[in-house]
Amino acid sequence: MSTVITVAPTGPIASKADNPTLPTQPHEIAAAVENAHRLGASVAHIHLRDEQDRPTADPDIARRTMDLIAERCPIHIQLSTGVGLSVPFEEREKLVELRPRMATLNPCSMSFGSGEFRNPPDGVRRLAARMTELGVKPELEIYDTGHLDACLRLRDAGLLAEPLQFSIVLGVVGGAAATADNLLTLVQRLPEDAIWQIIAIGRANLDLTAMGLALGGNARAGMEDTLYLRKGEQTRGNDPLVARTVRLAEALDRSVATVAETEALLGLPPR
Ligand code: KMH
Ligand code: ZN
Repeated sequence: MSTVITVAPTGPIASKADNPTLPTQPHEIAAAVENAHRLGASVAHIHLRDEQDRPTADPDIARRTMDLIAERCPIHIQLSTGVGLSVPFEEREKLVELRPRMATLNPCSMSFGSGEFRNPPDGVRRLAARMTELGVKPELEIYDTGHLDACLRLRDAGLLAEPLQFSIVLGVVGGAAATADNLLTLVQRLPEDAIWQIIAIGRANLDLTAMGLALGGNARAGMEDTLYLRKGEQTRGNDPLVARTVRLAEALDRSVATVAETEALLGLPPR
């Protein structure tokens, strides 16, 4: 069975002060994604930053970043509609109008560290419907058990097409903790044909990524999820994290999916 590797090079939280190799500007993100693609990633999960490196949903920055990536490699672009805690939902949801191949859909509001991640029910329903209309495949980011139920309700209301694609996000302060128990509980409750990966934030990133692969999930790697290769050792860019995840998959006898294989494996709507 092939594994889809997603690179998440930037995220909404970290800054260059935390790790100077974090790519934040469009050309830096495009270069990081090109390298990750060369190493085996077939999906790029993209957060945008403005000139001051603040999270933004500016459609011009999004377009420029998407174009720069597309000039460099054929990777599938997944825009984050999570964007960043400071950006209003109504700006975030407009990013899907750029018709990326995929985009995230966060089903519930929640505490998020010391902040608040606002995903109001009517907005989530509107965004789910619009993504389906535009042929943008949603990646459902679930941070706790109830978030899975919220996604299943959207499916039952006809707002999401199967197979559903999940990211099980563990380790956010405000969501479920990054433990093997929590991963198993959520995996066991997914619909049978669901596609999924684990996103383990911080210290548990390596162990839970390995566990997710061993359980048959896909994998995500990058500086959005951890700035460290191991305790006390910061990563120098995204390459070492992506390369290690590819090695993990291959050690488990999972071949790494090409961009073309990924299109079929994820059931991406035709373009
Ligand atoms: N960094 C994640 C935990 C999204 O991209 O849609 C939250 C997030 C959501 O970034
Ligand atoms: Zn993200």
